[in-house]
Amino acid sequence: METTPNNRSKREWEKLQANAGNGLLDRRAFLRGGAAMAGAMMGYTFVGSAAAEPLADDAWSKAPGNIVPAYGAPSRFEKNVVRTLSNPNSEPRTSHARTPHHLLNGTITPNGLHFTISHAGNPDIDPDKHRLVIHGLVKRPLVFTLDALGRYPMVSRMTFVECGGNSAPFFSKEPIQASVQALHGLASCAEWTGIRLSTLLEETGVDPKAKWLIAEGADAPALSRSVPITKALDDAMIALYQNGERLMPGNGYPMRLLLPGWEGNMNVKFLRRIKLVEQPAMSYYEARTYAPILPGGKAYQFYFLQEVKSFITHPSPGMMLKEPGFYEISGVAYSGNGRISKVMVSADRGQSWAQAALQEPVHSKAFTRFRVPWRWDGGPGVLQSRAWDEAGNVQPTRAQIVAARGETTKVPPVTGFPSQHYNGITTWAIERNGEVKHVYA
Ligand SMILES: Nc1nc2c(c(=O)[nH]1)N[C@H]1C(S)=C(S)[C@@H](COP(=O)(O)O)O[C@H]1N2
Ligand SMILES: [Mo]
Repeated sequence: METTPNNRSKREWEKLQANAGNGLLDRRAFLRGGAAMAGAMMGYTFVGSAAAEPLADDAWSKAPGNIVPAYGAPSRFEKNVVRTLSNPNSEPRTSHARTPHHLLNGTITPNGLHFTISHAGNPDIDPDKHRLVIHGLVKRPLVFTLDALGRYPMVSRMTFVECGGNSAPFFSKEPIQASVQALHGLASCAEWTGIRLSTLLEETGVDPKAKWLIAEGADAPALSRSVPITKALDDAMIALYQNGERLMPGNGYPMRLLLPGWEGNMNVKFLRRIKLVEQPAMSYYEARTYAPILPGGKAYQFYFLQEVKSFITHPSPGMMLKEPGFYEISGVAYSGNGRISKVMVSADRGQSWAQAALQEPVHSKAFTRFRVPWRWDGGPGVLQSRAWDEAGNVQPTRAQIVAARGETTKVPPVTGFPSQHYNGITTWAIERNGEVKHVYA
């Protein structure tokens, strides 16, 4: 059991695969090591050596199972896999529901777990009564029903949506002890299907004077945001489907503006109006919430991109490593600028780095799952991930972000304080007892 096929000792073999300090292994170690690597894993017993008879018949193996429902729901044993709610009693204020990244894997966020921010609850929209109007600086103003939209050619794409205020706790002077769900839960990724906005603008025609559009929702705040016409003609979409089914009520049913890679707030849900104009509207959200003051006194306004970012989901705070041995470090990386090109992982507070494997296919402006094998020796460890995108951007350190944008002693997000667009490195400390803690490097 202690030797590999080429007769090296397990420890020697591990050393051969070492890629960076404190036990990080080569991302191809599983492919190269095969059975030897598996033999070094913890957590299973061998048939024959185990005391219990393998494959004893439990009750579910002896009788017919439950009814097969018309619409499926997860196993009753998965009840803890839920979003966390900031406004469970629906008081008159913003409701946040955060994605449990630590309980998911892969790159797609299931619809029931996609994060939601609704500033006045989710409207109960009758799709037959809903209309989308495109007017302003167009040649032919048009009104679309959902049925009419359904007859246009559709496209599907993977993309993430991330609130500009996601990860706001990282602007706090002291690291806030919370789960990855609490810290980074306002970002999710889905396959969206709908009609390119450019297709509809071909129908209406665009007056050359039009430089912006104002998108408006049908919910009570009539949330509106100004969007440059260049984005509208690039990859903007009127999304009708989310992971194959109609949009969830919390994600914009029956239609939303999808601006791949751009600030969540601009992805107007319950979309009812697109008005082409010459100047931005200076609407509430672009003039107030998404215009925090920079250390130099200027407003940080009209920045649209969600820039290159990554964080480790496994392991993450709240988890316990039960014993030393092999673990897979994994997480998500994404960039509003395009594809992720590289993710590096460190287990020694950034002194040395190992390249992580990227799960194929790597989609532009979408979650990319990265993985790297790690042998935890039981000592302290400090885990970090750092992502690069195909446009050559690299994820900044927290110190770099704080130098440019400031930090706060209040608990972010606080209007007027830095709280927007944190894409710096996240650091998890592994303590000797196996606990995972949030720290600053
Ligand atoms: N009409 C409308 N659009 C909206 C919102 C809203 O409350 N009403 N919330 C915005 C905010 S702040 C964000 S971050 C994203 C979140 O999208 P999601 O709820 O589908 O995840 O939607 C944006 N679009
Ligand atoms: Mo947001």
